[in-house]
Amino acid sequence: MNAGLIPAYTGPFGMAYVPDEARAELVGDRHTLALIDFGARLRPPDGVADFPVLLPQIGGPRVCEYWHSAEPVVHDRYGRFEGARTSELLFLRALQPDSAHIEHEAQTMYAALLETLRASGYPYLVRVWNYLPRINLEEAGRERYQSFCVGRAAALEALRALDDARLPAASGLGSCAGGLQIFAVAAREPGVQIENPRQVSAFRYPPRYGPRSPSFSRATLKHWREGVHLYISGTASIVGHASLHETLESQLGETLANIEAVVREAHRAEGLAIRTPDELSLIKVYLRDPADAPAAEAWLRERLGPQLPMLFLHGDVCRSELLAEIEGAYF
Ligand code: 3EB
Repeated sequence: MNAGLIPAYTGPFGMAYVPDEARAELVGDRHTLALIDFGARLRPPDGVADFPVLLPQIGGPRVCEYWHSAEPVVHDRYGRFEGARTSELLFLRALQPDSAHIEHEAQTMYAALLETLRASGYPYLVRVWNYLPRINLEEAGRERYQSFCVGRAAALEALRALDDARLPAASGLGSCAGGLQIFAVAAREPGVQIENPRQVSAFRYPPRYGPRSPSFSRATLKHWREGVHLYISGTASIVGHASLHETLESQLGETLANIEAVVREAHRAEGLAIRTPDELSLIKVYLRDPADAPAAEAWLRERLGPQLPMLFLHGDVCRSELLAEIEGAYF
C-alpha cells in the first residue's frame, strides 16, 4: 500500500504534517497518538487514532497532522473521549453532535475533559483545540463564541481549574459543519505558561468581548522527557485587547509581531533555544476567506522562508473583524 512513504517512527514525541496518503498506514501504527484529517466532509473515523475535523485545507497537496510518540501508545475510550496515552501524556479528542446550545455543550465537554484527565492521572492541560460551527452567529441572544467561553469558564470554575496560571495554550475557530470538536494534550506534570507582553492576557479581556473572558494562555512551554516543546496559541491581529487593521497583509503583520513577541518571551523567561518565528517547527494558518490563501502564503513565505511547514485551513476566526489566526509549535 503506502509502505515506505513514512518510515516506522523512532524519534521523540512530536507532530508533523504528512501526506494524506500515509494516513491509512499510520492510523494502525503503535507509535501514532493521533491523525487529524482536515477534511471537507463529515465521515466516520477509520480507527481509534483517526480524527476528521471540518476545517478544509486550502491549496497544496493534502496533508494530515500526525502526532507521534517514541513510546508505544495505548488507546482507550474515556466516556465521550477517545484517548491515546504514553507514560507522560494523554491525547484526548471528542466530537459532539451539532446543537443550538453551545454554552451547555462547552460546559459539559470541559467538565468531562477535566474529570477524565484527573481520574486518569494526567491532570495538566498543556494544549487545547476548540472547533465549533457557526462561531460568529447570534444564538440565544449572544454570539456562539461568547456562549462557548461562558460554558468553558463555568466548567473550569466548577472544577476549580480556572487558576489563570494553569490555563493552557489553545486555538478557537469556526468549523464548516459538525458539532463542537475538542482535542487536547494533557500531562502528568504541568507546563509553563507564557504570555505576550504586547497583548492583554485573554483571561483578562474586558467584558465588552463577552460575559466570560476566554480561558487560555498565549503559549505553553513544556519540558517532556525527550526535550522542550513550545505550543503557541491561535494568534491574531490583537494588540492590548483591541483588534487592529482591515487588510489581510496588515493583520498578518500584527499577528506575526505577536508570535515573535511570544517566542522572545519564551526565550527570555525560560531559555527557549529559538528567538524568531522562522525558527518554529511548523505553523498553521486559519483563514476566514479561502481566496486569501495565495496572498497569505506569499506574504508569510517572504518573511518566514521557503522551508517552514505551513498548513492553510478554512476556518472562521472568533471575532468577525479578524481575517486570520496563526498558531505554531517548536519541537
Ligand atoms: C484572541 O487572541 C484570538 O477561545 O480558545 C485564540 C486562541 C482565540 C484561542 C479560545 C481564542 C481562543 O483572542 C482568539
